[in-house]
Amino acid sequence: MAGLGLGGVALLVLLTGCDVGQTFHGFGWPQGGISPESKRMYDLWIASCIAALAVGVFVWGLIFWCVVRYRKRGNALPVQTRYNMPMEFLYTIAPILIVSVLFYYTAIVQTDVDKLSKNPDVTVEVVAFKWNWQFNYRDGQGTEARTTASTLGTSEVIPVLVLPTNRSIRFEETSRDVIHSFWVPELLFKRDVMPGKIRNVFEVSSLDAEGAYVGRCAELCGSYHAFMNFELRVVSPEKYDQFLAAKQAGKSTQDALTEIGEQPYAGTTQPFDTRRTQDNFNPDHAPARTGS
Ligand SMILES: [Cu+2]
Repeated sequence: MAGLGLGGVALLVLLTGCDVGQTFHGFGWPQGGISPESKRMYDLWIASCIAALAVGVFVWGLIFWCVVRYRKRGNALPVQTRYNMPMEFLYTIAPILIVSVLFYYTAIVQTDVDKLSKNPDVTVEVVAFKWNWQFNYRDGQGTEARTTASTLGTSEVIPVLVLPTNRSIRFEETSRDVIHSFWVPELLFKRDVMPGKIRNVFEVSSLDAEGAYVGRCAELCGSYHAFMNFELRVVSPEKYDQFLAAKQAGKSTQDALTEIGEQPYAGTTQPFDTRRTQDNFNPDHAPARTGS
């Protein structure tokens, strides 16, 4: 009964999840996901919270009812109900049902988020290195595919990853040195970028809102980890095609962005000023008695 009830509640909330979530600020979960996958994860979270609250309210009710109804009235020993088999049975079955229902919905959403298609519309190779990003637009999938255009971040210029709306996108990740993690908060998703032969791959079935979104490295990878940012720029498919053609014709990312009427530089984050000079960086060159 508890499992069925929870399932019903979860289903109900899945249908109306967004509204309930908005009312309670997502129960702490970030709002404003821009992919169908992010919306499903968000709905799962909201439904789980509602289910947990329903169970919580029920249990609190029982506790308070017992406190009031069976409070101490005299010195007589109250009725002892240990080894009540139906109750023991209920204590065991109810949690199993609850966990099963949560597991069921989690498995469905997780499988959906991890799903890979045969022929995604766009494949981009994400190359991470200390401490920046390179984005390679590929003509196919896997290591056999060729790079047709590339964007490389530097200390002075934040790399801008331009992607279209309404197309499925595959991200293929590889690292040149240590473990990094590719994270765009609006995708409500991050995945480790591994060095060596491991090629982590994930897909979004579409990006639903044009705009500029900051992207970050979410795995502690060294001194400038916190400043290893990029920008995801989601544009219309037409603009994306123009951008890619301009890149393939040999234009710089900034020129190609200007050509499609977009801001040439990232607006959501900026390059980190290391404040390194010969004096403060290399102790050998530091003036006397200034410390290292
Ligand atoms: Cu990193």
